[in-house]
Amino acid sequence: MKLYSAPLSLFARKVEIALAEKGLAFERVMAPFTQSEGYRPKLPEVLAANPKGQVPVLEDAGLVLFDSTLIFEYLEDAYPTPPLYPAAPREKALCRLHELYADEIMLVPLRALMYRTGPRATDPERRARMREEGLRAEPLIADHYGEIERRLGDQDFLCGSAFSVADIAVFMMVLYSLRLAGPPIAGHPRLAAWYRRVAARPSVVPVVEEIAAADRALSFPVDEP
Ligand SMILES: N[C@@H](CCC(=O)N[C@@H](CS)C(=O)NCC(=O)O)C(=O)O
Repeated sequence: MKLYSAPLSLFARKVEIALAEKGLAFERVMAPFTQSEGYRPKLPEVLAANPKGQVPVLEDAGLVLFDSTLIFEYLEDAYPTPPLYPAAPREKALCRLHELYADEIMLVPLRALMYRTGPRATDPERRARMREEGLRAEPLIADHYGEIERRLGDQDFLCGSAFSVADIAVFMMVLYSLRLAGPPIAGHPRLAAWYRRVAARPSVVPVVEEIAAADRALSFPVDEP
């Protein structure tokens, strides 16, 4: 199996966690990334596999897939043990919804914080606008923390007692919010306990360490307004 990933790609890192959870060995190819240029130059293999030119891309015995959610679904069908989705249709559908909530809803305000590890805008007006947008996004992110706190209830994980794709996706959003000086999670005790639980998993520890190392190598010091 071959995975095209990138040092600070939260979507590709989702797939790395799932592969490790399932005990699947894979060769990893890192796509170039800099804070100034983004994902440039694009790897020819990624461009050939994905019309969007995005990572992750997974190759498995001649099958080539892109999109982290679709890759999760394939991995679950092809390598069902250990499962990363609940078995019952209703719980499985809700779990997919939690993953989508992270990838498509939580991500929206998070994007407004991403300038904080990039090169400083030289135009003062542009820099002020980015800072304002970041500040406006923070309460929205905190609202999402509250929603996750509510969804967790008394459960260990988002979809019940077992770790799932939803935990992977939401964890990546919270990790990125924290590394971008987003709102703290301390005021949300269930979320904070869940975050520590997920961060301690053997599949997650190296990913968090590698992202921190990538920040040291590639990112600018966090521009806190
Ligand atoms: N929905 C896609 C999103 C993938 C995505 O946004 N990948 C980013 C890195 S995290 C990328 O490759 N961006 C480069 C670009 O859009 O040019 C997924 O779940 O895999």
